[in-house]
Amino acid sequence: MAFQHDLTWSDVTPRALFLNRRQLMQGLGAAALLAAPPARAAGPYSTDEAPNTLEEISGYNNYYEFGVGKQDPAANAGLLKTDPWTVKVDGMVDRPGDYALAELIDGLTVEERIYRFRCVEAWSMVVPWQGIQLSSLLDRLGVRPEAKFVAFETLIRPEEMPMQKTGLLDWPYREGLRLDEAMHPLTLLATGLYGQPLPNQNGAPLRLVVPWKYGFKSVKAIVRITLTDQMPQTTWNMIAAQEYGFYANVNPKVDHPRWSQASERRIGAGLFAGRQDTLMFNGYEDQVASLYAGMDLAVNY
Ligand SMILES: Nc1nc2c(c(=O)[nH]1)N[C@H]1C(S)=C(S)[C@@H](COP(=O)(O)O)O[C@H]1N2
Ligand SMILES: [Mo]
Repeated sequence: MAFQHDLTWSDVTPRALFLNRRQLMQGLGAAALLAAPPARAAGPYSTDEAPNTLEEISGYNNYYEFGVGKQDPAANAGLLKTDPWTVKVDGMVDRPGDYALAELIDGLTVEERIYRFRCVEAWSMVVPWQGIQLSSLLDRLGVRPEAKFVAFETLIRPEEMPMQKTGLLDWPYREGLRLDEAMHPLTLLATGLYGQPLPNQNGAPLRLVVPWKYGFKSVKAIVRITLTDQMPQTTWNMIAAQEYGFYANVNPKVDHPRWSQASERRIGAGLFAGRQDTLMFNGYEDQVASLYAGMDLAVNY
């Protein structure tokens, strides 16, 4: 339909700048705010919330291969060589193989999706991603009927990912989705953000984005995609199963054992902005709740 379309980052970036709360607090943004164009109706997949700035999105990260501090990925991820890049596709799939990245995604539509992003640590951002729907790739690869899950692995390259020389995590970083979650149209394989290639610290050249789940499901620097009939082992679940479940759906009613998940801190909102309520399935309840019909979400956390 011509009158309803997804917002793109370029539609909302001026608004995001106008709405930058630090500018507003400094009294610089009020005139621009009044002059801002009316918000366009968001398409089914993009939020009309103001995106975080590129500096925020690429300056405050979790990427344990490069350190445990939020600034460590920005400082260290430049070490990673992302070209050439090969992705192994294996398991219950018609067209397995070792694909060069360009070949893997050649011809698939790159879409712009502005998604809320909620870390299990209770901070959040809004990110204007570019990427392909994972379903379009899986359709092309040919998922065999017996496959029930998709597993993902991050690159192992200790010379470029310094923390892989330590036993901090059981490398490689691993994640997985149930096949219906992987096929959901919201599930993205991101290749860029803000209209430019992904910064290394955000998971270049290819990372998963599952906006209704806690951020740790969104595995970075993917080099292997496996179709399987077994629920995959996943990194944080292997470390502390009672704290990090396989599903990891954002849920304000199911607290982490050590902190509440009822509210979150929006990165960049400023020192004086209050916390905001966390939304069921991170605000994607209408789209995804049916995937979990009949499941006890306190048990399947
Ligand atoms: N390979 C890998 N992927 C990862 C992580 C990681 O440490 N290693 N951290 C996860 C966590 S906990 C979060 S919150 C997000 C952070 O993504 P961002 O830095 O782009 O915001 O990446 C996820 N993907
Ligand atoms: Mo996270």
